[in-house]
Amino acid sequence: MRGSSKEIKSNSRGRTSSNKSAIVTSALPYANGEIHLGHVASTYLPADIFTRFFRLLGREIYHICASDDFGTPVLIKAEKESKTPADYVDLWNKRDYEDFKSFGISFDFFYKTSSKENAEFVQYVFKKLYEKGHIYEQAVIQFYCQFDEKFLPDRYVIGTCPNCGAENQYSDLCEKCGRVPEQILEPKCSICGRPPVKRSSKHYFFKLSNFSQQLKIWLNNNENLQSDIRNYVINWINEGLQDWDITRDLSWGVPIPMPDAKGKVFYGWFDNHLCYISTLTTYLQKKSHSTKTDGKKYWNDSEIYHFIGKDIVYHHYLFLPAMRMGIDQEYKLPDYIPTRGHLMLHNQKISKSRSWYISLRDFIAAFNPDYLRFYIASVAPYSQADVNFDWNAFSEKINNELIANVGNFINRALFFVQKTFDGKVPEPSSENDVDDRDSIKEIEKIADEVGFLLSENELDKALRRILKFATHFNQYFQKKEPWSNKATANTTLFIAVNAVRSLAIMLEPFIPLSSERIWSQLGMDESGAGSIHKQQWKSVSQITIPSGHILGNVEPIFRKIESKDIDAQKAKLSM
Ligand code: B3M
Ligand code: ZN
Repeated sequence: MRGSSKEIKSNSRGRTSSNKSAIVTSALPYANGEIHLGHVASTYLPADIFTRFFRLLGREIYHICASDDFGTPVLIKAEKESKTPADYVDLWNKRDYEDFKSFGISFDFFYKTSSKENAEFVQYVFKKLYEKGHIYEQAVIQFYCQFDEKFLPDRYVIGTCPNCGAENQYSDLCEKCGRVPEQILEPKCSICGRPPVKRSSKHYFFKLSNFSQQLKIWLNNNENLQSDIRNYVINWINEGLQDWDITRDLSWGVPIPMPDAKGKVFYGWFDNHLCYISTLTTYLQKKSHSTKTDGKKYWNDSEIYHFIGKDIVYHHYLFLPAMRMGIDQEYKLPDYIPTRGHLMLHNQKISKSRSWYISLRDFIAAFNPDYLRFYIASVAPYSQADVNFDWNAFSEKINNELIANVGNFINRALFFVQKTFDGKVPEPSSENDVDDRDSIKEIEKIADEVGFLLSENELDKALRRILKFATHFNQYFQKKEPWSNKATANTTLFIAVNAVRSLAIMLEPFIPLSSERIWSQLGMDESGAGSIHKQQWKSVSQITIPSGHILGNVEPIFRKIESKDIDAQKAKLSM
């Protein structure tokens, strides 16, 4: 009955067949607003499912994230609420972390780009790039408000978009047409509303264009990158890369470490992705209680995964690798950049300003967080295709797939053992019929099949395969009718309980809170098997619950979603 563990180990890893440690990063949320469903669908949930799976494989893996504290969007909001930027980002840093935690996102460390460690690392990287000739200085004409006595970068200037004529747009992005205006019309200071003047300021530029060839070679050779993205990024390179102005005339940011750069800080996209590295190092040093722990060695010996949404492809496929190339790859380039599309809400673009979004916090206040994890995981493919969140589809999927299929099988099997066998797993007979043998085979092959899909980041396909497993066992149970076939009931229930165990472990990356409940109903907590989160993936294909094992307290795992719950949510969106 037992699967050969050796075989399973090599097969279920798919492409990532190494034993290396792995570092997973999720794009850093700006510290200026609530985490909403769009954020979790493209980035945090896929990264968490993947990380949890790797932990079950027994691989050493760390999921690292931080709040993105700098940049004008953060600063403007802090000023509007009359808070210092440091206090303001602190607030969001804590709150975002809490939200992620209640959604079951299991970061190993969540830090901040405004940390002292990050500032030091950013300045170190800048100096190195400067020494190597990848930075140059140039005077640029900037908007300046004489009333506020401030330079006005990016969002500090609003005006009319020269491309589409929309009024009240930021100088760095028109939200109407999505383009970056070259020269905003009728500019106004966003603080006082007065028209700004133009002044010259010395800025530093990163020579992105130096890296065109090297980037192309890397993109072409890295087979782990999604090919459609690789192709359009190469097209961007062929069209010619622009050097990046990495300076902002602001006080909030990492100071530029040059003698004549007072009042200047780095552009947020210069420092934020470096925070992946500085945060890992900080984490490892905290964990080992030693500032000598070498983050660089760990980074370079690991597989690197940067999970992102498709709107920040440019930064992660060009800017980030070019900066690492510029310091001679002292820190290695990413091995994987899993990139996913946007989440639409009832087929419309999510928009905070139009209140067309659902915050993670509100969602969790109304529903089991695992319902959202299950829904998103099953609709979001490993591609840039946009996915849709729809309240009706959500409730149908939860009721019909999670509850009527998975929940139903688990509850039927465990409840039957409780009622008929006093909660004790019965002794199987030595004779298996064809259905028993099929079912054992299904258990024996499932770890490899689902494991392969998960290691390839095909999370939705992996979940579908798990659902097929549950369907198989529902049919098995139904066909064997243990309530009327006394002679075979023992074997049926013995196999079914073990299938529940396989399900609990396989579902852990997807619905970790519910998996804990299944685990405790199986009586595994008391049996010395350890936490569900610490099980071994290969054991999914093993029959390890012995006869005589005592189940825990059995009750329904999930609660059905009623149509009135959905109506209430739709009313909130004023639908
Ligand atoms: N803070 C969020 C975004 O543009 C931005 C990501 C930084 S990742 C280094 O979606
Ligand atoms: Zn002003």
